[in-house]
Amino acid sequence: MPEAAGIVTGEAVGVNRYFGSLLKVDKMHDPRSHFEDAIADPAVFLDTPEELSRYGRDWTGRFQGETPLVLRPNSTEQVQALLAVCHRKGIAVVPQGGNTGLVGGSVPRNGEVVLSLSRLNAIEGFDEPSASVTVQAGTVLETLQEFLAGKGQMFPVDLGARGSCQIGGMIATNAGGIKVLRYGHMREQVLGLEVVLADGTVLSNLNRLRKNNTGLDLKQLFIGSEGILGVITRAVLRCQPAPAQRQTALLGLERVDMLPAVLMRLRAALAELSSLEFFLKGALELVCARFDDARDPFAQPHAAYVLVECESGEPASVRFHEVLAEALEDGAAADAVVAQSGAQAEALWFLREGITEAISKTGLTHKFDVTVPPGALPLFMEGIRDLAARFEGVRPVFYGHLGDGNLHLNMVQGASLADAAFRALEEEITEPVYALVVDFEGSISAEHGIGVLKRKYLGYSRTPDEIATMRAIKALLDPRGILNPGAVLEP
Ligand code: FAD
Ligand code: 2HG
Ligand code: ZN
Repeated sequence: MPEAAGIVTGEAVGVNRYFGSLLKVDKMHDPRSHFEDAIADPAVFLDTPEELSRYGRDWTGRFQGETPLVLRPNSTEQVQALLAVCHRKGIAVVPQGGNTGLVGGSVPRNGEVVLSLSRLNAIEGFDEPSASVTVQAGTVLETLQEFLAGKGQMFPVDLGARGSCQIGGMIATNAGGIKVLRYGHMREQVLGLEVVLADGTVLSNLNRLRKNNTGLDLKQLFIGSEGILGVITRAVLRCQPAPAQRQTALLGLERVDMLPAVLMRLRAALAELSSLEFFLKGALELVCARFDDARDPFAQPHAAYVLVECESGEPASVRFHEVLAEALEDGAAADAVVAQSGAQAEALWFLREGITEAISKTGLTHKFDVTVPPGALPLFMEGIRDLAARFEGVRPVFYGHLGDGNLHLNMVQGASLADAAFRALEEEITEPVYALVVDFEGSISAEHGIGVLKRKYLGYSRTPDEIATMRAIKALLDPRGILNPGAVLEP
């Protein structure tokens, strides 16, 4: 029987029970009525076109969809009640945090309801003896950073989207960022997790213990699961003592193939190394061209640049300067500038962190976020240059997290190529890039996840048996397939 617009019929529910089609909530027919028996609070619902539009578009503008309704719970109990309704009626839901994800997993694609965690955003408490903080999923990273600074602590995962991305979204994507080489990803910071499953079951394990080997560590399943297995509502995170000192410098390298040697040298010499980032000449040119206040600090251009930062518990160490001086003396680096103040450090960081936005201001882009063994990065980038040369009007921009072998390759639209022609090249460009990643024994997603953008390429990095196991876990935890359908795993 066809579904009457906006009305849930028994048949529709019956069809959904065994992976049938999901119920479309009709935006013309009071979509909130599905949920009002479960939740009376009107602040939970947004359904006017003005309110809905920003939840339907991702940060890149590449992914855009429509939603009939945004749900904004402010407690675990509300998430539980809302998901129980979705599960019962077969209503598809896209969990959304700060909506800064770069693979299209946080926006509706087929009229799904959006479950925004933004109002579930309290910092519940800092526990000094266990050096841990308990937060709700919608806590914005920068808010947590500021809260912890007031306690002499720091949260060790940091990234350019810090002003918008949320802890729940960061856990759901296992975010990396600029300090992975010292402190690890989100996965390494999560001590405890609370998750609501598709049917409303709450798995709550807000563990603060460092040691707790009591059966399967279920939280690991949800870290990096991109909203397809459950909705993260609260977490207990590890903190680190705030560093007394940060030392920041930018090195200019004569050749791209010197990057691995610089990586090995700085990693070996600087025990307190916390960031090691890189970008090639074209990326720096783009930032300087797009932002009036960005300035190349060197007199001469260089082929590659390495941003190095140490965080230490002690006041400024002379070792940092000695190591840089040695690198200059024996030609590992051609030039170096050391930040003399916080403002100068920020200006150097902007040259790296401003690249993504500079690209957005330039044109469309096909985004890649790959890892290869760090020693192979120069050869890999050479291969990419050769490949890009086959596409007129496409310009590769190279930057990333050197310490992790993580390259953010962006194939950027040139002025000579119309939008439609550029978009049409997506597959033609993507397949050889990923084939090269496989040749180099790399991964097609280093830190941004699979989302929608990369789901059809998952097989480049995972075996058929692994993907089948992922599907089996998904079917077990979300038997009706209501959670973020079509993300990570192809429908
Ligand atoms: P969203 O974009 O809202 O969602 C991301 C995914 O997680 C979606 O699939 C969504 O369904 C799911 N999700 C969100 N919240 C929940 C929840 N509570 N429960 C279950 N599922 C949920 N990423 C890095 O790893 N390293 C970087 O250095 C980095 N730099 C960036 C710089 C810029 C300028 C930008 C725009 C992005 C950058 N990113 C980076 C990507 C992005 O910021 C991260 O992926 C971030 O972790 C996403 O968090 P979010 O709250 O915005 O999640
Ligand atoms: C970064 O490290 C982000 O700057 C974004 O992960 C990368 O936009 C990109 O391609
Ligand atoms: Zn990154």
